Amino acid sequence: MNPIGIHFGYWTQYWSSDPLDFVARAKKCGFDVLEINAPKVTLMSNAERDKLKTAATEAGLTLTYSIGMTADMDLVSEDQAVRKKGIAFLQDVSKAMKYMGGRVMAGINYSSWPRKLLSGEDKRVLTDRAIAGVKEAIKAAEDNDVLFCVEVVNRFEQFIMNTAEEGVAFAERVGSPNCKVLLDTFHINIEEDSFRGSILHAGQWLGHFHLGECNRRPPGEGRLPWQEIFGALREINYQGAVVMEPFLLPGGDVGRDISVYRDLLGNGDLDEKAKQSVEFVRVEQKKALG
Ligand SMILES: [Mn+2]
Repeated sequence: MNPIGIHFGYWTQYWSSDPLDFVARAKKCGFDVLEINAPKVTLMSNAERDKLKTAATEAGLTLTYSIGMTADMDLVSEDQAVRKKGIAFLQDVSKAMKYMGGRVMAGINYSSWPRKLLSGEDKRVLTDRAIAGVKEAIKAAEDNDVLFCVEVVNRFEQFIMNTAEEGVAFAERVGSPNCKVLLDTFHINIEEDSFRGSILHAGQWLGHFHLGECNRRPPGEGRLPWQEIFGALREINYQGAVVMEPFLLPGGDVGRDISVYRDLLGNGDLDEKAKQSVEFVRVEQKKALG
């Protein structure tokens, strides 16, 4: 069965939080994978990286690396200096991941996030720029054995790719064995005609997978068709991780960027909810095996 993970942002309101703070909690809740902030790791000293790597290994956790690029390094910018900064950043991420023994890079690694298509901008022109930038950046991913997974997100967060079809078309144009597609059920629910259809369309292009309920509560606390989703992952023989991204806490830059405008936790306990969600996902996975 696919290893189950969680995005560290579940536990914090700040993207800059130290990933080390979440290793023990992820293990305690029963996860196999912890998705951490890639930019944070690129800024760490090797001593800090060693500490994190050791903690994760001892906890039996695989780390995956999430990115939400900022506007000052947007690969679709008209400004060449900004695009260059983005490419250099992504190459640094691949190098830092190699040091960590990391394999999966996830998120918005082809433009900035959140980012609307502004008036006067042409999606085709900006997509061409994104592809040119990724083609350059992905060389470091190839050299460092990193899977460069481009995340398909909903229209309110990005415009380059909102469907699996657009994600696969993008990856095809990048044309690297290290370029894969990342689908996320929260976004699929908003954009796609069918959960199964979108997952089947991604097929062998699928390199990583995010689990999100319609309400961004932990899986099991919403109304997504988990049997259809896990059944489709099985149909395409997806072997990667399934990483949940629940967000319950308003405030901070996490609350701002995820658009959490009310307290979704209430009297609940974050660790208890995460633990229950892992159990829920395991049961659903087993059921889908038939
Ligand atoms: Mn996601």
